[in-house]
This record gives sequence, structure tokens and C-alpha cells, in this order.
Amino acid sequence: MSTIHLIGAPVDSGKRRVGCLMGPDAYRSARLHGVLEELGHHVIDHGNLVPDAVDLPEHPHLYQLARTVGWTQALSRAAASAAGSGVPIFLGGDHALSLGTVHGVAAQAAEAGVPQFVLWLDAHSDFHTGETTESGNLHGTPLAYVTGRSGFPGFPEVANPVPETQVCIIGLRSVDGPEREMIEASEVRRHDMRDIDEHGIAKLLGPFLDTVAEAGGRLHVSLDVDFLDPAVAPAVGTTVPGGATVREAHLVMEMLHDSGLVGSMDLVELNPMLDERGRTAQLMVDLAASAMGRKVFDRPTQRLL
Ligand code: B3U
Ligand code: MN
Ligand code: MN
Repeated sequence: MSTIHLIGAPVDSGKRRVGCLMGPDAYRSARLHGVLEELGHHVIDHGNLVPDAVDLPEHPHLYQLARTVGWTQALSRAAASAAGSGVPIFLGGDHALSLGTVHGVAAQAAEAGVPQFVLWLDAHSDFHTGETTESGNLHGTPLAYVTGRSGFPGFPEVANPVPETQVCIIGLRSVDGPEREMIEASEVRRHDMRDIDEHGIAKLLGPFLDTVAEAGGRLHVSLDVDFLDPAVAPAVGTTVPGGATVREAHLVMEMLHDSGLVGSMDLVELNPMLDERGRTAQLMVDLAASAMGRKVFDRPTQRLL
């Protein structure tokens, strides 16, 4: 059994459409704390973080740069301290929060002498830099930042970049042109929906988990709501049809639990304004429960909020 730190990260600065700031309370309303306790874990809810106050001039292209830098600083500190004493689960908030969480867990891993790996479950590759992003939305950039790319003015230095070979993205089906060029030239492992359809998701995830285990590594899992098909997870601003099924997502979570490798996790991009009777929040909580050890026969029948 583990100590689990629930850390609210109501980040809403990574894109224009607001609502993700309500995510942490939606997870609480869907009983995340109690569900994890019922699995035998020691669960501590640290409440919601606030961003550092950062004095940066408005950037001509990058939306809410100062606020996102402030979040990155605060989240990196919180992640580094929680990763040393249990499994932090970050309740988002949009995906810009991973600029900070991965920065922080990677710093703590480096200090502990453990290789840090990252599993990115997402329709998007989030591999833009501050220079390539067309939208200016920083939620589309965290993987480029934490792997050590340049083009992030005002952000903390990345002293412990995650090596590209230690990153795996699963679920891809929306990648912008410049991102595609960068990711194709990179050593990041990536699997799109076609790979899932042709091979089955277990065959994609299994070898990555083997690599983490062989390296004696620790895994950070970043779960974007849009990894899932919008038909089952409508509460997200950037819906992309053709996503993972409930079954595929649970299987991933169960394999993650069985591996014993998960050191930290982000639940991101839930926008409760767009939800239908809490079903997306509920599904995300159920997935987190599977990742923390709930078995298929223990899953409750669907209870809508
Ligand atoms: N690649 C686009 C869209 C996007 C990325 N992440 C999300 N949407 N959620 C961008 O704006 O960078
Ligand atoms: Mn994302
Ligand atoms: Mn996404």
C-alpha cells in the first residue's frame, strides 16, 4: 500500500477556453480520496496549490506566459517534495501543469539517482516549443520543455531533462506540422491510434514498461482526458474523435499498477463545464483507481453524479 498525495492544480492558463480550474473539485466530488482509501492506501489531500507571483511582461504570442511560469515554479517545488515521500497525483487543471510536475519529479529522481521515465497518454504530442506553437497555448508544449528543448522564455532552467528515449506517447491523432517534424526527428517513442488498432494497446505499452523496469526507473504518467474517445469522455475542450475506449484505458491503468513502476501521475484537461452529469470526472477517477490497484471485478457499476 502506498502513501498518495492528492495535489490540486487548478491551472487554466495553458489555453483560452476556461473551466479546467474546476477540475480538482470535480475529482473530489467524484470521491477520488475515498475510492483510493478503499484500496488500502494512505491518502493525503493537500488542497489546491496557487501559482507563484511572477513579474513578466505580456508576451506577444505566448498566452498568459507569466501565470504559467508561476504555476511551473510552484508545481515543480510541490512535485519534487511529494515525489520523495509517496505517490503524488496532480488533479488538473490543463496540461500546462505538466511543465511543472515533470520538472519537479525529474529533479527529485535525479537527486535519488533513479532514471525518470514519462508515459504521455494524449491525442496530442504536446511537443511544441514557445517558438513553434501556432496557437500560443502553452498546454501544447510540456513534452518539449521537460525533454530540454529551448524556446521557453522566463521558465525555470531544466537542469534534469528527461531523455527522449525515456518518453512514450500513446493515443496520438492530432499533431501539428512543426511538432510532427520535431517528433519524427526525435527519439521519443510514439504510438498513434492506428498502432493501437493494428497491434492492441498492451503490445505497445508492455515493451515500454519492460524498458523502465530494466533501467530500474520510475514512471510519471500524464493522462490527458482527450486520450479517451469524446463519446465516453466529453468534458474536454479539444475533442478529437477516434480516441481510446474505456476498456483500452482501464487495461493501460491495470498494466501500470501491475508493473509497480508508477511514481507520480497527472490527471489533466478535465473541463467540468463541458461534462455530462459528471461522467468524465467519474471515468477519470475510476481510471486512477485502476492505476492504484482496483481490479476489474471490483469496479462499481456506473454511478452518475
Ligand atoms: N497542437 C495544438 C492543439 C493542442 C495541443 N494540446 C491540446 N491541444 N490540448 C496546440 O495548440 O498546440
Ligand atoms: Mn495534452
Ligand atoms: Mn490532448
